Amino acid sequence: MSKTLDSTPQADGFRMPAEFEPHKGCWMLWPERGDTWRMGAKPAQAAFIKVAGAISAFEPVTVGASRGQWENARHALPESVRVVEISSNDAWMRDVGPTVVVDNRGTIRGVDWRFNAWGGLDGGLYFPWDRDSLVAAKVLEIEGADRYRAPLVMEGGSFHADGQGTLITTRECLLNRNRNPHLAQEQIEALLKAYLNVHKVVWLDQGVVMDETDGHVDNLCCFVKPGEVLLTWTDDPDDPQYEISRQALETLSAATDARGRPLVVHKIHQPDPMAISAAECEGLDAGETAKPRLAGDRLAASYVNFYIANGGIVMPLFDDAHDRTAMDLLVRLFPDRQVVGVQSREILLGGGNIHCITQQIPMGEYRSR
Ligand code: KQY
Repeated sequence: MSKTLDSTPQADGFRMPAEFEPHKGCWMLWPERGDTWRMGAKPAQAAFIKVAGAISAFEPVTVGASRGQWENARHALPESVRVVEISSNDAWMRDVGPTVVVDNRGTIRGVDWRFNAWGGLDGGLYFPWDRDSLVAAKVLEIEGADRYRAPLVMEGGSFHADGQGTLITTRECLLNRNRNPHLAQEQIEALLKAYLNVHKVVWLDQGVVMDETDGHVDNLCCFVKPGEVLLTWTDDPDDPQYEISRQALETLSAATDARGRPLVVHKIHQPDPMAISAAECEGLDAGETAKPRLAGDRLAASYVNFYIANGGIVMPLFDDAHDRTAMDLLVRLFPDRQVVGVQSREILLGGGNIHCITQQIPMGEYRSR
């Protein structure tokens, strides 16, 4: 049985590895809710199948599906993918899954954040979220990993770590009054240090325009290696994303990481601004328990929302004029990995992308240092 521990990863000598460190595997959830995913979630399921299939060429993938959808998911997903029964309120494993930390002896443990569906009753995206709240514990039980229960409302997409003591996040999300209104920035930073064992937190102001997660950093900026970050960018000064990315560039360029290195910032041009269409909205189930989606609403499309697998990158494509240059840049930044693109508009329509629907389980590796 997976034990729940009273201590912290920092106190116990565990740290969060970077996503580019070796993985034991990847977890996802199966999409089915009709007010997030149009047409009974069939087009989204097709996109999730492509993502799971692409990642499983690099590392083992497990997909959690509900009792009602398990047979369908099992039938539809490639044989290489393991399908287990896990109930959830939606399919955002990055945010409801555990953040797995490692020690030097090869042990893995998981951090289980408090989840409130991106803001609870103050701007959150759906109600209830009781099944989501149990996903991390269930994954850790199956992985045989003990669990830290972190006293912070936040999600896995709200931070990125370099594995060497540095974390990036946004104030828009972690300081939002709908997450931890009783905690000041310094107190949140202290908890991030204790639960992820980092020593330096780089705070960016805002995430991508119209990102319904309140500005998750995983849609804006990520580490490509220690000391180097990739930032979503636009050359169009009339686009509201311009000022957000410009400010982030200023902050990142002035920052040093936990080891005192200045950060090298690579820019990746965003796809052209895109919006949800009337036809796409019509395919959604009506209801009062989820945030309504309106025709014309801008979608928070970003190439930064990719997954780093063992030997591979699985990146979103949008059938956009910038797809090719974005892919070429990732090929250049990750010379030892094969870059695979997946058309991901159907995932984007649900409010996130490939990074948001995946969660890596790092390899517990023995290190003699
Ligand atoms: O960005 C993410 N990490 C998740 C997106 C959730 C959107 C819910 N509709």
